[in-house]
Amino acid sequence: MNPITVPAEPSAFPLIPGQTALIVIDMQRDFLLPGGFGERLGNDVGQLLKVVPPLAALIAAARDAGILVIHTREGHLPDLSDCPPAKLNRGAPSRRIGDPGKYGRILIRGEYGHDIVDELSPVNGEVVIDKPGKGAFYATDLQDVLTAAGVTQLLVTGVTTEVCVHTNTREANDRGYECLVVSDCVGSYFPEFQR
Ligand code: C5J
Repeated sequence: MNPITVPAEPSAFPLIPGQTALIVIDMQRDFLLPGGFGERLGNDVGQLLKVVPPLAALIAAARDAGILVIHTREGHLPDLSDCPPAKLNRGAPSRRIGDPGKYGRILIRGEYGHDIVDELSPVNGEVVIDKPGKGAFYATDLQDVLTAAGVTQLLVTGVTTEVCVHTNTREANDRGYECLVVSDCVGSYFPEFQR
């Protein structure tokens, strides 16, 4: 399939439709919803919520174009056996992974808050990668999924820009994927980091 030239910085991106996946990182209620984990840490969730409309439009366009859509969720097993102490022990008491929160235990698989916001729900068997880390390649089968689908390029979206989006883009680059970060479809709690 002929590449489509997408305007991008620092140079145009030659998008090959049959080899591209849209990856939607961690658009989870715990990070986005008022009263959830992200806000309880003192963050402005409005900065993330403004990503939802453009990202919903991009996901819809990708589905229409037959582009593989892959969602990720950051979270842990209920017994926290997959959460290293270095991660668990960060954060103020009662605002740690596994603690009770407004939307269930914070960042625990199966809890309401761990799942993706309603507006961006996966459809029709779309791949959802549950990851214990910031990067989606660590301790997951993402690489196998991409290889099986013949994917060589990733459109990278989701939250947060300077943490999981950044980590995933670097991880993917190191593995040889061409990455295009869609600037209005990624979000940070901090405008200066987003800039
Ligand atoms: C964080 C993420 N910030 N998805 N997760 O802990 O960026």
